[in-house]
Amino acid sequence: MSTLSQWRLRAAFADRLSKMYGREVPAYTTLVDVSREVNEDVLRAQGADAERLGSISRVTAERHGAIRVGTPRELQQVGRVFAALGMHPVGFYDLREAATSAVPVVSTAFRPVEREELARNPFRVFTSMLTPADPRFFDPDLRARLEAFLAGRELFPPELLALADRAAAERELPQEDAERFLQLAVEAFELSPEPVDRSWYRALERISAVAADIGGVRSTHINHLTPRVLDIDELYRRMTERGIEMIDTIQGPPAWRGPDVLLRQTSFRALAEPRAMRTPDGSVISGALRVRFGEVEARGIALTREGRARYDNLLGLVDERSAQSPGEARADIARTVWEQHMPDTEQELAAQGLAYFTYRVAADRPRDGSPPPNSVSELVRQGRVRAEPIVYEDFLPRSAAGIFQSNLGSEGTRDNEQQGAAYDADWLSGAVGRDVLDPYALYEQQQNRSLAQVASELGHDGA
Ligand code: OOG
Ligand code: NI
Repeated sequence: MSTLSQWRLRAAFADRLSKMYGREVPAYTTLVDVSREVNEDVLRAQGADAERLGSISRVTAERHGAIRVGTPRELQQVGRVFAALGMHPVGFYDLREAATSAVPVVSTAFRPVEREELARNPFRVFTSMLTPADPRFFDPDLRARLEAFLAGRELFPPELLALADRAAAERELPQEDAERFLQLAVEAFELSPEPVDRSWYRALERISAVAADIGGVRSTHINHLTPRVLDIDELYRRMTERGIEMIDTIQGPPAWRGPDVLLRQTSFRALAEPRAMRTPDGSVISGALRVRFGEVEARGIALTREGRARYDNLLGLVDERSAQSPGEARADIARTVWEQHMPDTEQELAAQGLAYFTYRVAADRPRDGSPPPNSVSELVRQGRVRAEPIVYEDFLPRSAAGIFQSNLGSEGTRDNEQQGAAYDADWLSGAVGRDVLDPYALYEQQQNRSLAQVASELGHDGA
C-alpha cells in the first residue's frame, strides 16, 4: 500500500487549506490569482534572477497561514498536528509589547527547518496564543470566565491527534490514514456555523478584537492565508486597480534600489462575514463579524543579528523623520534612510556580516595552484566561490502587530499601570512541549555547513 511522506502531507494540507479558505473568503482567490500573474510576469522579465530566492514552483505553492489558540493545552495540541507535517516551532514573538497596537497574544511560527524540506514545501503557520494571565488586558473576573470557557472546549478531536502522533513518529502515513488525517486537520480550521454568544463576544471585544476572535467562540479557524509574490509593489497596484481595498501600507523594508531583505507584507481589509449570533434571550439572529482577511508577502534575504539590529535602527530613524515631516510619504523617507544606511548589494551585505548566504566553490574557478585567501569575501571576489542568499523564512513582530491591528475595527485597551505577565521563549517551549528554535541559529548553521564544505573542497585544490 502506498504511503504519504511528511512533506507530501504538508503540501497536501497547505493545498486543501487554500481551497477551503478560497471557498470561505473568495477575495483570497483573487489575491492568489493576481500573485500568480505577477510572478509569471516577473519570471518572464527577469529569467533566472527571479528564482534567486526560491524556485518558481516553490514560490507558486508557498503560503503561510495564521491561527490563534487560547491555552497552552491547545497550543500543545496544534503543535502535534504540525509535527505530523514536519513543522517545528521557530521564534518567539511578543505582540503584547507593540507600542501602538498591542495584542494580548504571544506567538511562534511552525515551519520546516531543513533546507531540503523548505525547498519541497515551505508551508508555515504563524500561531498565536491568548494571554489571559496578563493583567494589563484582563481583570481577575474576566480572566476567570475566559479560562473556564476555554477549558470547556475541544479544538482538535482525539482521532486527529492520534493520527498526527503516528505521522510524526513514522514520518509518513498510509494513504487511507493520510486521507482521514488531512480531512480532520482541514476541518479543525474551518469556520464553525455554531452561533456566537453575542454578549460574551462583545465583552471580550472591549479588551481586544483578537481576544474575542479567540476566546469568544468554541472552535478555531484559519485567520488568513498568505501567498508569496515576487513584486509586492506591482501586486499592490493591481489589487487596487481591481477595486480591492488594501491597507494603507506595505509593512517591512521599503521599495529601494538594493536587494530585497527580510519580509514585506500587505493585506486587504477584513471582510464582514455572516455569522449566526445568540442573543441574551436565547434567540439566534444573523450577524456579521469582520476578522478574516487576505495578506500577501514578498520574501528577501535573511539578516544576521547585526543586520537585524541595523534594520530595527532604521525603522526607528524612519519613525523619527516621519514624525518631523508629517507631509512627506513614509515610503519616500524610508527609501532615503535605507539608501543612506544599508549596503545596496549582496556582496556588501555579506562582507559586512549583515545577511546570510550559502557558499559553494565555483566549478569554473581559476586553479593556478595559489593558496586560497583566508577571507570568504576575497574568494567570492576572485570568482573561486559563489554566494547564494538564504531566504528569510520567519516573521517580523512589528509587521505582525501592524497586520493584526490594521484589520481590526477597534484599538482595544491595555492598562499600562499594571505589570505584564511573564511569557518568553522558554515559557512557550514548555507550553508547546517542544523546543522553540532560534531562527538565527538555523540560518547560521546552514551558512556554516556550506562554508565547511567549501573549505574542504578548496583544501583539495591546494593539495
Ligand atoms: C497573525 C498576524 C501575523 C504575519 O504575517 O505577520 C502574521 C494573526 O493575525 O493571527 O500573520
Ligand atoms: Ni500573516
